[in-house]
Amino acid sequence: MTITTEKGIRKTVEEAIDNQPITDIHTHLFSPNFGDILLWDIDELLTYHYLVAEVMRWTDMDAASFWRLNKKEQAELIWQKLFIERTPVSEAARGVLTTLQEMGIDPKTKNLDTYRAEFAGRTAEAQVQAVMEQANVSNIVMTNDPFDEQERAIWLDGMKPQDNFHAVLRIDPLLNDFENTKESLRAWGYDIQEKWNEQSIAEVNRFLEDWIGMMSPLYMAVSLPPSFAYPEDSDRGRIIRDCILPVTKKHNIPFALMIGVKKRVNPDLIDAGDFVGKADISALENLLAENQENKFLVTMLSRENQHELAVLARKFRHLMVFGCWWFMNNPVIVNEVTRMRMELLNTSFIPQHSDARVLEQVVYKWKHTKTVLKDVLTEKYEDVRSTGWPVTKEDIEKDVAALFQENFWNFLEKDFRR
Ligand code: RAT
Ligand code: ZN
Repeated sequence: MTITTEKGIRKTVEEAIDNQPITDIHTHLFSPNFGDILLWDIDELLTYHYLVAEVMRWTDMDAASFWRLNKKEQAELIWQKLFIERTPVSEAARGVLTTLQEMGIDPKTKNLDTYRAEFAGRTAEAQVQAVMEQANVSNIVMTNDPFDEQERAIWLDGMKPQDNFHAVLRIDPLLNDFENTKESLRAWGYDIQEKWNEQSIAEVNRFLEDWIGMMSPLYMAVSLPPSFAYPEDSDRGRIIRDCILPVTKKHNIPFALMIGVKKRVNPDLIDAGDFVGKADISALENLLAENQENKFLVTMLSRENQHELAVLARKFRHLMVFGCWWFMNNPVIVNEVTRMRMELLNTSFIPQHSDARVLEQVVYKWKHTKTVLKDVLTEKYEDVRSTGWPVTKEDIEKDVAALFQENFWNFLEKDFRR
């Protein structure tokens, strides 16, 4: 049915977005059967590293003293400084309030202990279900790190995620710190030579194959510094060329590159101490041009890289642009970047992922994203409608399904459960 008014466009877009199940293509969550590496509850929400970075601006405490506090004490300090002594207007602070509200916990008491009591009676399994229903997220894609001792042990024990959680093989140490990583690989029985030769290549590939076998990952992923270059006469350049590209191609899985993070510019802050830098996108251009049969999922951290990234996707259909990552995930930037991507790419991109580290963040991250996307899509369809072109409810629903779920699975060439 053709929509005849601007009000009709808005209502249809809002309903389509609210009714659309989502595949959250990048999170740091775990299937609940993986045990306590899945983070959840109010103290975890408050100690999110985005909020740690913010609280350090309002206290004289040095970072070492902050980290010596236990989790509850850290949460109390953040609560006091960011929520009680001032109004929580930042995106990460507002997110806590949205989460409480959407989960039926009235934030008006301003009393941390009453919120703690609300979470105390819940189980991880029930909370996973409640969060996924609330946010209408039907599939969660994890980040799985074979170099993390705790997580490694879980996989080696033969644990598999529940049906709607999907693995991703994350390989940062392999590409960003090969000097140390090759020692770990050797300790695990992979006979990496001092020289980069046929045997070293075969052994790194054997490691990747073993973990692909264990995890069945949807894609292989890495985060990279702004200085990332390709091709490059370096460990990283060689491993990408000789191992990552052939192995991902063989398994027909994308290589996901998250480019632009300057790790630990303030090391004392740990995860909260990472910064952003503009990357030289010619590295990606070279990868795409030279590897037409590979698939690349890419997000970039710097606002300055967003335009050229979208333009590059017009040149190479084996590039799928995804998400507004980390410092990009602010409504003002999501709004601008999503508009630009639609203007350059139609709906052939993946607008967002939650990047949730704490389960309940899925609720606010998607709520905030949906609010922005409703505005953006309404404007775009209204622009089309006002030319006299008939826009129908089915057109809008089809596009929304593509953006929130189908572009991802189609790019993977995989079936999925809605
Ligand atoms: O957004 C974040 O939580 C970052 O610390 C990173 O985890 C980033 O998303 C990544 O996947 O490297
Ligand atoms: Zn992440």
